[in-house]
Amino acid sequence: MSDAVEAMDATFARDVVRGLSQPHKSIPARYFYDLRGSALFEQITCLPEYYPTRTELALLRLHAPDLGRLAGDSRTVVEFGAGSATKTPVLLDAVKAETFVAIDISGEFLVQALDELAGARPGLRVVPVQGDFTQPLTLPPLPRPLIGFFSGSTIGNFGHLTAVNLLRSFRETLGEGALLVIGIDTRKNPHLLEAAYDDAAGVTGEFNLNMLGRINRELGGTIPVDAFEHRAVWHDGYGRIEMHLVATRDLSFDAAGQRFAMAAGETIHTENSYKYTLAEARVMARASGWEPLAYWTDPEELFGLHVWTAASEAGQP
Ligand code: AVJ
Repeated sequence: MSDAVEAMDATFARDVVRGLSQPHKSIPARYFYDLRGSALFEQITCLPEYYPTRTELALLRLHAPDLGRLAGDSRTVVEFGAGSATKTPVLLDAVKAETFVAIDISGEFLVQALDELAGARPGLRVVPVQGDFTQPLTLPPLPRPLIGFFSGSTIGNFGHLTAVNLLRSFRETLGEGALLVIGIDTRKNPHLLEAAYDDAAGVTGEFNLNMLGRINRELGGTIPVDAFEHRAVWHDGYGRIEMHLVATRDLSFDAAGQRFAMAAGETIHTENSYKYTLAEARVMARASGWEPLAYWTDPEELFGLHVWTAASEAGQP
């Protein structure tokens, strides 16, 4: 096992023990994405109830000419996360990108994703940056200004304070004159949201339960996965969908060398997915050093595609 993998395991073990030791048990959503979890997420993006992926892709395609115009002479795209095989090429073509930088925590996943992308675009210079995009990063020398890309409403996985800190750190990483193209899911009818996060085919349930399977596989867990149920609930006060794993009976198990017990009905909170009105999204932009430039949505306002520009202090008395 490589040092990087062992370090990852230690972090996973520490975060699982910490999360399961809280009075309200939780596990960070980033641990959904092992190989099986990533494959299940791919399936989710194709579900009839899960509107975000197809709506964002349609918005990118529809507004490609606008994106090209807003980008002006910028030819460098910096994506936060390893990116999506379908969405990223649309933006790259829209702005006639010459350089593409992808920042991702998982080096292996990154190299694989970028190989495929570069293979189809011989003229494109592809720069993988292995790193944690929640922290400000120093990028290698690049043609500027930069165009940041943060798709899929991944921003929704962060609480408001963390989201603002993250967007500020993007502003710092990207520098003066930058644009940020960001997909943000909208607040909508809770029935649509609950269906999107609890689909009829049960794929999202499998995705959620895979978190327990992963703990059993990687951390010597003895979790009785069959004794848990998937639950998705809209929390209006927080403006977020929550995903939980509900214990259907009293149970106990080992994980990462510790013993845990749960009572029937107790839950493990595995994900928050925040939704934003247009006004809320704009406040978030301005609170984090960005100025809203353009906004597009579909006729049903299911999803929002925003373009922001790096704010400078110009004009301050
Ligand atoms: C990848 C975080 C944007 O919140 O919609 C999908 C993850 N969770 N179904 C989302 C997810 C359940 C997704 N994000």
